[in-house]
Amino acid sequence: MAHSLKILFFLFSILSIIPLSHQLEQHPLDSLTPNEFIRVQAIVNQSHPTSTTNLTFQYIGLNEPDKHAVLSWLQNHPTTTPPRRQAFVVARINHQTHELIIDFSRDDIVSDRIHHGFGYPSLTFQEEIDANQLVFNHAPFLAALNKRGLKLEEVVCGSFTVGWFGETKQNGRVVKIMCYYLDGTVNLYMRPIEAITVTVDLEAMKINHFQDRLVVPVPKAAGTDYRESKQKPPFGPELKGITVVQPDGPSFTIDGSRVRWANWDFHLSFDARVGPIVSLASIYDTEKQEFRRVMYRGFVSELFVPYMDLTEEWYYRTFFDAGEYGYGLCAVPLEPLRDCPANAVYMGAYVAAQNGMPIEMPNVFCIFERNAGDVMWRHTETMIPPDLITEVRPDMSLVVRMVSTVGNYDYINDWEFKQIGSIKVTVGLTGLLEVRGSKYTHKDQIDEEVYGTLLAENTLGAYHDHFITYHLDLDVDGCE
Ligand SMILES: [Cu+2]
Repeated sequence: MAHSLKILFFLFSILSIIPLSHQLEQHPLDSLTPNEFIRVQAIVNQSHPTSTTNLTFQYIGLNEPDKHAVLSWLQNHPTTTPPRRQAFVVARINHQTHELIIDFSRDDIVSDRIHHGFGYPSLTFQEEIDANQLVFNHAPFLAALNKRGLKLEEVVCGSFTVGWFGETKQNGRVVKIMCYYLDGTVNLYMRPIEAITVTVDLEAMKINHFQDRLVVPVPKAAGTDYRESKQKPPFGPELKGITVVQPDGPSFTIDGSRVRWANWDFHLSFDARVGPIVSLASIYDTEKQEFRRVMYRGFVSELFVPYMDLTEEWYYRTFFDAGEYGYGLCAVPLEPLRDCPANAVYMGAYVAAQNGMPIEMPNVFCIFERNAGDVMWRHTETMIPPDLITEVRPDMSLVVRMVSTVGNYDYINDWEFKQIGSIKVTVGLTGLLEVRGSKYTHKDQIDEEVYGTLLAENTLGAYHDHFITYHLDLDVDGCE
């Protein structure tokens, strides 16, 4: 939901660039390569020289080729040429939103459309960082901290998108900056500095509105730090370790972006906006002795998170975690043995920085076989004495996982392929709550609508929803 300065830690190093010729044969649905990001940057920069224009890349990704072109290429592969490889770019050029298509075979921009309607491109990490930084030099903000007796060095801020409420006049590309207080905890989200509204015009990168409405106590730090090292007894009973061992190695193969496991075959790619994309999933039918198509393309298309709080500093919180912050952009490196089991294999991906250069995101996916100890199918036959026939098929599956941390919130995104032929999608919702600071210390004091539940002293858990929508282009046994 909200983004903090902590995103700095998720900015990954730029990797050395691998020459295209050394790569495996490219699939038309493969994510853009680092070299392709660089070519996009060069082509757009050349057409809009940065010396005379104000140019930022808000999004660079694959311009998805036509489905029929992909399917016909697959059918006639390798005798036909693959569909044209193109990039789709959303750039701010001289304060206008351009949607560009770059064709790699022509090394040129083949479409350049200026977006005039409502809606703005997703934020870049850089502009969030720049916007958050502005408050620290804004005298009214410093005075507001002073009034509350807060130390500047313990304050961290995040950029919040402002939603759209039917206004007919464009408000410009703005974010509101919300700040939090550390001072004894790393759980900044439990310590909001309420009732201060700082609005930043991202184009001018200036604060254009400031309001300090009232003083609300900052919830206390005690008991909020979630780090294991900071926990105090009593602890629950300790468990003995469990590990998954596959002495003969995994049963899946990864060939570029193509993953094969059991009777499944699919293509996996990554996008800054939507995260993992599973394409061309098909399953081998042992009786028909052929692959049967199941899904052409599937991904999380949006995560909409509206808050039901009408107060001045909260009403606008209607976040589009994919479209505004980037579900893929906010993906974090997976922690081996904790985020994924011991038998997992990891894959990296690339996104574009604001200047268009590729940024490597290591360990963005993990792929592993799951044996959860469940039964896929079983039967015990007792009706044919003296025989006792017992047949059990253990449930094995293949999981593709990504974790996206959008500010305070962590989404655990799984695509699970099962031997019975089903694909199971799950999103685990975890992380930290976005709470509202309050004057109340006990629920009996509350005599008004507070749009939430008092969770602790001065801490309201704000009512909100997470709507997760999927794009699922299912092609069960074909398109017809
Ligand atoms: Cu939530």
